Order: sequence, then structure tokens, then C-alpha cells
Amino acid sequence: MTCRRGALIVLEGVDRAGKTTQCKMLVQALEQSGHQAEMIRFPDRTTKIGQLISSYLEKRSNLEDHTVHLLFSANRWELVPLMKQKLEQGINLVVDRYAFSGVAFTSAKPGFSLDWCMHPDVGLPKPDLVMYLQLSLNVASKRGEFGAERYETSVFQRAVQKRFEQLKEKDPLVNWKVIDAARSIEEVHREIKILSEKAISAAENQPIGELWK
Ligand code: Z5A
Repeated sequence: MTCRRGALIVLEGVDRAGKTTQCKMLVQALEQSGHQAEMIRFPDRTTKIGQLISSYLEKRSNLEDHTVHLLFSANRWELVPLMKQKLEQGINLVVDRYAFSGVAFTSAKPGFSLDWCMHPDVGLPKPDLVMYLQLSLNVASKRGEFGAERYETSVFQRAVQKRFEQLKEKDPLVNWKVIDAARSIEEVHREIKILSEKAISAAENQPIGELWK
């Protein structure tokens, strides 16, 4: 490694918790304070695998539940060489949803354990920081109606939220931070920026870790 590596920073949370808003603000703020930073979002709907996922989410096609879980994971793995390259070049990656969404959403379906859902993502680049934007479904509902995509119902989102909580408890090797996402956009941003700056300093001389290994 010729330069200090970038940090892998992940934002997670239920629908309308503010992940995309905060990822964009964080990239901008990091750049303004002199860091290199880029945003990635999963699913990445631009790849061939991403297009299959997008069609499934938009209910234009149906896929068997195990199959779609593996596609979401494959959609992360296909980006790993590029992610590692950027991290090694010193670019901080701010990621809107990652393997934790993969586990929470599939395990919210009947018959799926957390363990089974975690397996395909074992060994992915390990985030240096996972910020879980915690928001009650009541407050989320005030931020607008659900969209028309698959999974966008309050019953399913409640199950997803429970699974996120269980995963967080089960996952002592990952640096999870819970963020109260019910505050104003600016207040949430300030906390996210402070935590991210700390994670960037802590990561710069460390090798990239492997998730759930
Ligand atoms: N999925 C999966 O099943 N398996 C996987 O492995 C992965 C994903 C990676 C992708 O949806 C779907 O795929 C998702 C999980 C599943 N399904 N669901 N549901 P997506 O990526 O296309 O979209 P999204 O992630 O669902 O977006 P979102 O969750 O709906 O939104 P968000 O990014 O959390 O929030 P936002 O867009 O930043 O903000 C939403 C609104 O709230 C907007 O009007 C903001 O201005 C407002 N907002 C934001 N923050 C605040 C605060 N603090 N106060 C007031 N208003 C706010």
C-alpha cells in the first residue's frame, strides 16, 4: 500500500430513515474537509445482475427468494475489485445499504435464518463503520407514502427492523453505531460526520478487513 487507505463507511436503516440524504451530505462534507470520498449504493442497478434485481423490486418479474438473496450478494461481490482499488487509492467509500440490508430483508421472509442469510456475504470488505439510522415506522410514515416497490409495506418493514436489531446484537466484530434519525437532517449529519472522521483516522493504517470472518 503506497498511501493511507480510505475508510469503508456504511449507512443502514429502514425505508425513509434518510440514508441517501445523509450519504450525499457526508461525501460533500468529507470533500470539503480535504478527504477524497465517493458514494456507492446497493443494489447497484446499473449492472446486469442489478437489472435483474431492479426488475424484481419493481415487480416486473418474480424470483425465488433464495435466488434473489444470492443475486443481491453477487451484486456486492461484483463491485469488490473496484471498491478495494478505490480504498487502496485513499478514497473513502460512503455506502448506501450493504450486506446488513441483505440479511435484514431476506431474513424478514418466512423460513430464513440470520445465519443462512449472512453466509454469501462472508469475506466482503468489512466496513470500518456501520451507522444504523434508527427511526420508528410512525415517524418514517410522516416522511411520505411508501413507494410501489416490493417490500414497501409497513408489515414487512416492521419485520425488517426487528431483523436489523437482531443482527446488530449478534455482530460484535462490526463497528455498529446507532444514530437517532428522528432529529433534523443537519443534526443527524453533524453526528455522522464526526463518527466518520474518527473512522477515517482509525482505518488509514489498517488493512481492509473481511466481513464476518
Ligand atoms: N434490499 C434487499 O432486499 N437486499 C439487499 O441486499 C439490499 C437491498 C442492498 C432498495 O431500495 C431495496 O432493496 C430496499 C432494500 C432492498 N427495499 N425496500 N424497502 P432503494 O435503495 O432503491 O431505496 P431505499 O434504500 O429503500 O430508499 P429509502 O430507504 O426509501 O430512503 P432513504 O435513503 O433512507 O431516505 P432518503 O431518500 O434520504 O429520505 C427519504 C425522505 O425523507 C426524503 O423526502 C427526505 O428529504 C426525507 N428526510 C430525510 N432525512 C430526514 C430528516 N432527518 N428529517 C425529516 N425528513 C427527512
